Amino acid sequence: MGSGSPRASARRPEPNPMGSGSPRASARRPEPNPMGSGSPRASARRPEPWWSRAVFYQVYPRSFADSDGDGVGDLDGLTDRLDHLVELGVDAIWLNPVTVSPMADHGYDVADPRDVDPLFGGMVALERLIAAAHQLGIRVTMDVVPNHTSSAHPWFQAALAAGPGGTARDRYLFRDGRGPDGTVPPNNWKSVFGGPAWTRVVEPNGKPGQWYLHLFDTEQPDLNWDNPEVFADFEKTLRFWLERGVDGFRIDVAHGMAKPPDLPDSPDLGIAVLQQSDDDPRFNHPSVHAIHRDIRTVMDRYPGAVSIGEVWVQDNARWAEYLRPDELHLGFNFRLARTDFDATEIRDAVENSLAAAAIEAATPTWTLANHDVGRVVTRYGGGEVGLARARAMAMVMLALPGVVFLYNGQELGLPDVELPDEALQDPTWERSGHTERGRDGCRVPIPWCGDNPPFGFSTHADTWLPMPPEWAALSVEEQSIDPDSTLSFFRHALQLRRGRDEFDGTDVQWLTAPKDTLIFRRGGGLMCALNAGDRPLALPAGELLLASAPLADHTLPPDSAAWLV
Ligand code: ISL
Repeated sequence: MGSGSPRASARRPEPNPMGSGSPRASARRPEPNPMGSGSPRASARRPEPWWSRAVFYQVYPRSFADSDGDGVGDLDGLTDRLDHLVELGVDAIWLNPVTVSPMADHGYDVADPRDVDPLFGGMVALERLIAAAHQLGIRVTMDVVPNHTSSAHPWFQAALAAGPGGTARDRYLFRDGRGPDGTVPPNNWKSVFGGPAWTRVVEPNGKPGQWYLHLFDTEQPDLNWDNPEVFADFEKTLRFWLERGVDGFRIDVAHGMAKPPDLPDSPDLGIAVLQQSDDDPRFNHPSVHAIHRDIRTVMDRYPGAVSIGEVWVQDNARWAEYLRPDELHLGFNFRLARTDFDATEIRDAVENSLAAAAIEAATPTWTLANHDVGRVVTRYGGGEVGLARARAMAMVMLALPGVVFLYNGQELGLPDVELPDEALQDPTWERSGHTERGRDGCRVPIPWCGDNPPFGFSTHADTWLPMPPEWAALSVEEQSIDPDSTLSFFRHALQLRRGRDEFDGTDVQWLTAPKDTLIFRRGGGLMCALNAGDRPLALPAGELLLASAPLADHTLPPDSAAWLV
């Protein structure tokens, strides 16, 4: 087992004198809001972990910036563009998988969890990124994928070669088929990407043989977490990255891993492709919590390192179990990402998310978009209205206590792209028999500059997903010079959130508000108003800090939000 010693402190950004270790106070960061009372936060506050109110910026590395001209983004491309993140004012990066992978699911099929894929620039590129980001006071967290490996992983290749019954197969979930010739899968589970969750292998003797479980693509066999070798190897992976200065992990399918004994058939829950439900036996088996306790034991050896679980569990009490003091530090809460632009539903989602976190005195988290659920502008109707609503909801999210996740391109107001069939790459498209287009539309590369695709993303015209010509107006360069752009708006919003004491406190108090609107107040004094109706909303008295759309006479137009103090 690795050395187990906490990482060299020289690798980490210096903790700030207030004890939070946050780069917020670092001289390397942009100055807090020049608009007036942007005083540093009260020094009397008790020390908090650096992530307790962080803004995480999710980088989908294929799509961020391409440094070597192959049409696919990479780590040096990201390092070259870190100034964008500094100007935006984020605290940390969440990097989607960059480890060695055949890329059947764009990196979520991991063939070597302790090396970086050459497509992304190899290990040296990650080391350069970590050093450069830390220099700028930005932390780096990365995806780890414990539920499954790639079918190209040496363990799986060994399992295939070994044939039934050997220890090599026991690292995965191999079973004999049902029916006289074993032609029927061991149970009726479906893959999240569509089609059966089982694939039958050809045995070393050339005959059809056992089946293996894969909750996702055929090329993503599920690991057997009852086998102690699996955790031992995962521990090695966690330590490997922590020793190299990574500041924490986003744990993929953190509610997966543990499976019910005997893998019973599932009732027909009518669950759609890319969806899950709380009754679903594929996920959230209670024995998963023992795994999280083991993971936490490793994390606790590296003070400041954070674990963030992807927990698709709807029930508050069951979701909160993952945030017990000896399990995850943070859990994604996806309620806002699943909520329409409706004041009542938004308030319910916020109250529910706060209540869920409160069960374990955990830090609330907020997500509107990611590489799976699609972009906000499109979800809220697209076009001008979709963009206006996306900006408004960003203000709601950024006004709430806790941790915020932004998905790259959200700060530019990018919509989902309607891609032609031949461009689609998400395994969901094939596995669903071309009934579900999958998630490619929200993964199109970022436009940086210039008038034509690839807009500075790459020097190669043929980017891995095509970029729409009309994105010229949405590029970082174009938006940087426009004070009314969505990018300028996000920069300003994050600066205020970072610099103003009014964002302090953990409570949210709802004020009386007309139908189809909501107004809440934070302990520090911030008021956030959202108008999801079709008539102007008269704002409460107070000084306006920011609005997502121009105001007339202190009234908030439909599809917009405002911050007041
Ligand atoms: O997409 C979803 C909800 O909209 C989920 O069902 C999602 O597919 C699932 O929660 C797991 O997602 C994660 O693991 C997958 C990978 O394809 C996703 O990109 C990742 O976020 C398999 O590793």
